[in-house]
Amino acid sequence: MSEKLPPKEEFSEWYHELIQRAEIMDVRYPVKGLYVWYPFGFKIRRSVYSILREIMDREHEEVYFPALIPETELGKEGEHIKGFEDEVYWVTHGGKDELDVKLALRPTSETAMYPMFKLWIRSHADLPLKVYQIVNTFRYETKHTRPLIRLREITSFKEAHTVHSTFEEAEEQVKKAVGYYKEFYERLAIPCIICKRPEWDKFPGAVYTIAFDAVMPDGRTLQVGTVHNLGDNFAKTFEITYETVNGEHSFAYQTCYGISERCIAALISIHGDDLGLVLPFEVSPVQIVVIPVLYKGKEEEVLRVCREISEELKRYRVFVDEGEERPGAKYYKWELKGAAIRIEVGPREVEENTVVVSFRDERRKFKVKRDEISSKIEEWAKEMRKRMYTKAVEEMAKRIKMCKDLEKLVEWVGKGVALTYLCRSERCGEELDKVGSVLGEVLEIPLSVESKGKCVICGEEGRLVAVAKTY
Ligand code: P5A
Repeated sequence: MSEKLPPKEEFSEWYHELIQRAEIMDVRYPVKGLYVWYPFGFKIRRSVYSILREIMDREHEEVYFPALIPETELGKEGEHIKGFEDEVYWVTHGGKDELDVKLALRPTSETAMYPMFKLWIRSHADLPLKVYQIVNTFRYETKHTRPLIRLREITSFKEAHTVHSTFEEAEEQVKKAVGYYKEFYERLAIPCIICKRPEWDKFPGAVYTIAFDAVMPDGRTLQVGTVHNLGDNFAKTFEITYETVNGEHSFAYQTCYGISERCIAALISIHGDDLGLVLPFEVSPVQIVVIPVLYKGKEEEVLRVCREISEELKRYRVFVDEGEERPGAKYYKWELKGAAIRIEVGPREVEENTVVVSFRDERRKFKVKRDEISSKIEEWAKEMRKRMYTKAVEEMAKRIKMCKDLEKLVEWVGKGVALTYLCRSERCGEELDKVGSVLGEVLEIPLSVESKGKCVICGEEGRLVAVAKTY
């Protein structure tokens, strides 16, 4: 454990070492693309997903649909199956018997849910329907697999599905979902680029797709969430109809949106530093670590004060590290694990009725009166999140460049994200997509840039788009 982490500049090595040393994922599971959550990693997952749940619970109901989908249902929607057929794991046998109908391990749950929605929805009174589930899904990914980033078993797939009576209402829902995801990523202090994906990169079966992309330290982007307007495409396939107020039968309109544990990959990658994890107070498994600095003869007093402080702060996830190691080794360990606030107590502090406080995202140490700590925590947590967000935006800005000419763009993509302008013609889009992935028209970005300019390929009027190498 004493060996140092590789520097964050060597991002790939840093990431892989960190998730193992901080005990987030065990990567030794003997199936490619499948990983094990350690207890510490699972605690991060729990607090991150409790934010997501809190947001979803405001207007969605939680459900659970089975993990196995009959081939007959999975294959119904033409576009959808075309998009997924190479990624599906199949269950073909029950014991020694070959199954009559093959069963797919869900790659996502549209085709598990929508045949049931057909049964649930009768009239306009049953609409809107808004549900979500947090489940595992399986995708036989052929691109390079990476823990939390590209998985063959996505363990923490939060998928929401909604049904509405009109296209406009579905549009409204898409906007709301984008708002929910924005709030979620803001709480994690992660800035995102929000784009409308180009036609060729939208979700199979969708009318359009809006995606959230985080910019990773190596300049590649990670798609950390998507919101899809499905129109009535799936409703037509799965015969999801409802009786209108006038007694007519009409197809329903749908949306769906999803987030996976990639949100945790982004959290780790964007905020971490050479010493290890840096986590916002809200999601850190150990929000406050209290470290006794012991001197001979004063041990009892110091420990007593540490325990009292821990008792006062017990509404938070607080831990007094009473271990045998020297304070330096404890600092190192809790820096690696991203404890948000560190409180040090030695004999002098006991005498003065103070403590030494430091925040994981800063080098600064300062003294605080003991009876003031409890009332300060919320404010410290808020400030810390703000600082982390500001820093992340600054870092992101360094990795994004406006490239109005193609040569500059070709040179920059790969090092970072290029912003440029693109007209709506398919040919120009395809041309640009050869350089890097066109993330699509930029809807929101935490930088100030002109939204219109000349198409980088043909010179006609174009809209702001982002181009990047992606994970
Ligand atoms: C939306 C939810 C869907 O599957 N159906 C229900 C829709 N969209 S999606 O874009 O295909 O996936 C949603 C998000 O999941 C993440 N993701 C992955 N994470 C880890 N490993 C994978 N193999 C993987 N595939 C997709 C992405 O963040 C994606 O936006």
